[in-house]
Amino acid sequence: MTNLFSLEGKTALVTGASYGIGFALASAFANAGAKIVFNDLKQEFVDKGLAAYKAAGIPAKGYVCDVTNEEEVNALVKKIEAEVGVIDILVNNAGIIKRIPMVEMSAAEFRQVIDVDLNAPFIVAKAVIPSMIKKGGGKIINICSMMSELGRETVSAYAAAKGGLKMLTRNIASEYGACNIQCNGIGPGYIATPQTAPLRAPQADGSKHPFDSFIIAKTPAARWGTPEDLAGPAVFLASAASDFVNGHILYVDGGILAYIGKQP
Ligand code: NAP
Ligand code: GCO
Repeated sequence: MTNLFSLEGKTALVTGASYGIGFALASAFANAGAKIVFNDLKQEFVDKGLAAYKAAGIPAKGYVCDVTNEEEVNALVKKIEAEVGVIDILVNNAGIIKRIPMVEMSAAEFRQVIDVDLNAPFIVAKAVIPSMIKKGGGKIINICSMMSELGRETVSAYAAAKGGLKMLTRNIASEYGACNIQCNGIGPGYIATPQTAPLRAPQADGSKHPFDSFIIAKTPAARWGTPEDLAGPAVFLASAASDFVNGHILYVDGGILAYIGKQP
């Protein structure tokens, strides 16, 4: 049973994994035996990430690369193949959010979110798939969202991108399933990371942020998730245990999508 979840001998690229969800997923892969490669936008963040992996006893390799830049991504994938090995597991984790009411959002801001959260997973997946095919298979995990299913005020671009990412996931599964590539998504609920810090910051008077209380009331588990809550599902989707799971979005949300919400 244990062997089914082993990632021994596998190389995993987790994008934007200096901290937050990406770091937790990469750490879980390393504990399951994988070699870890990650990237971030700036050397400063890569260095912080390298120090964090080192402190956790994980021998990771980190590179500077903007996932929206196709040339940089292609060069990164070539470099990883030469220096570490063919990428067996890709996690499209890098992402941004802009919380702006739609009528106040510029088209440029909308495009930027789509670029990082939807176009980039296409660019990185496209770069790794040919070698996965040559090698006889691979695993791609796209980090989706509650917003792959639900809308809310201020996140039009993010919801459009994460909804699109769900369908890109299904399409990669459809197009390359016969090449033994499994492409699945993880849809995290509300997870405590720097991305959601503004939604949890205490008010000036020290009281809880109303969104903080809202999410706890909306979540049957009655708490925010942690990046580590996503580790088991990610190892499952990266390992042989999920070899006949394809095009699936695994929501890891403490039950949010099942629940109408606590009555006032
Ligand atoms: P985070 O704390 O903001 O971390 C995101 C990471 O992505 C950062 O390392 C960031 O780099 C990197 N990144 C952003 N743009 C990039 C680019 N163009 N090229 C390379 N790296 C880039 O976010 P998180 O909360 O860990 O979220 C990780 C993923 O999970 C995202 O896709 C997010 O949408 C998704 N997600 C989050 C939650 C949640 O509740 N937190 C829930 C569902 C889904 P810098 O260090 O340079 O900023
Ligand atoms: C927001 C949040 C969310 C989460 C996450 C939910 O403003 O509503 O940032 O979008 O980050 O993606 O699954």
